[in-house]
Amino acid sequence: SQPTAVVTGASSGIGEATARKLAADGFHVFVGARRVDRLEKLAEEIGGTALQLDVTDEDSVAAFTSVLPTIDVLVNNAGGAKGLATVLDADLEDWRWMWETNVMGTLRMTKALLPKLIESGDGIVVTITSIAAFETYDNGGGYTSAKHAQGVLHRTLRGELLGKPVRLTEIAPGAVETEFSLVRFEGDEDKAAKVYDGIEPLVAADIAEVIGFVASRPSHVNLDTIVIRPRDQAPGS
Ligand code: NJP
Repeated sequence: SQPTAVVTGASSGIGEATARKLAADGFHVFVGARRVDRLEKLAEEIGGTALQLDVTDEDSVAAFTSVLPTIDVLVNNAGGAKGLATVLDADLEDWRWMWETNVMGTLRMTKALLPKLIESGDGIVVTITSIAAFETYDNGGGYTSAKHAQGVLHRTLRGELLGKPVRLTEIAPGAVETEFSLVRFEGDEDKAAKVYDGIEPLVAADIAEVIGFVASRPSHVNLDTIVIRPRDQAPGS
């Protein structure tokens, strides 16, 4: 039967490109995000299923996961950054948003779907963290701490799932040109564009290609952690 995948945050950027790649590779893809109009268009194009999903809302996660069949691949991609400030000037609402979306969102989705991934007999959890899961930078404490925590959550599963038929891959991107910077700077296009000064950023398909590769390895092969950054991106930026 046709393999199945769930991609969270599939209404733009890396999630959308990943849904397209996995569908092209033969998966039936269940795409989730809050902007359901975009999802419906995408699902029609790729022959998948659009389902509204807010990973920060337990009821929404329960409704989303309750209608799914056995799942072979879960891509925990929904996430992002908001604001840029020192700890001294931290906006607690921005921090809460980053932790709820990146960390608790990944926890809710993974916890809810692990039984369906185990049931598959060869499940794969791909979690999109960031190079920020391995570095710190000034004014970036909210995002880097959330991405570190999301990474630790994902890596914890390696031990807990030993002996179970689930593979675990963490993908840690550097700068990728998506709506990420627009969200971070709350629609300020000038600020968002400056992020890519002096470097040629990755595009979403660069990440999606690698996820397609991960999902097509034979079942005894686990790709643990893959860091993908633009050639010219400096560490800590
Ligand atoms: O960003 P963007 P990316 N519930 O803004 C969704 C990481 N990353 O593709 O709900 C459900 O185009 C949102 O959908 P919607 C980054 O941290 C990126 O770059 O409709 N979904 C949208 O589809 C993130 O984990 C860069 O608004 C929610 C998607 O998330 C992942 O890559 C660098 C949601 C975000 O798409 C994808 O981000 C890096 C919710 N509550 C890591 N909230 C980079 N681009 O440079 C948001 O190191 N979404």
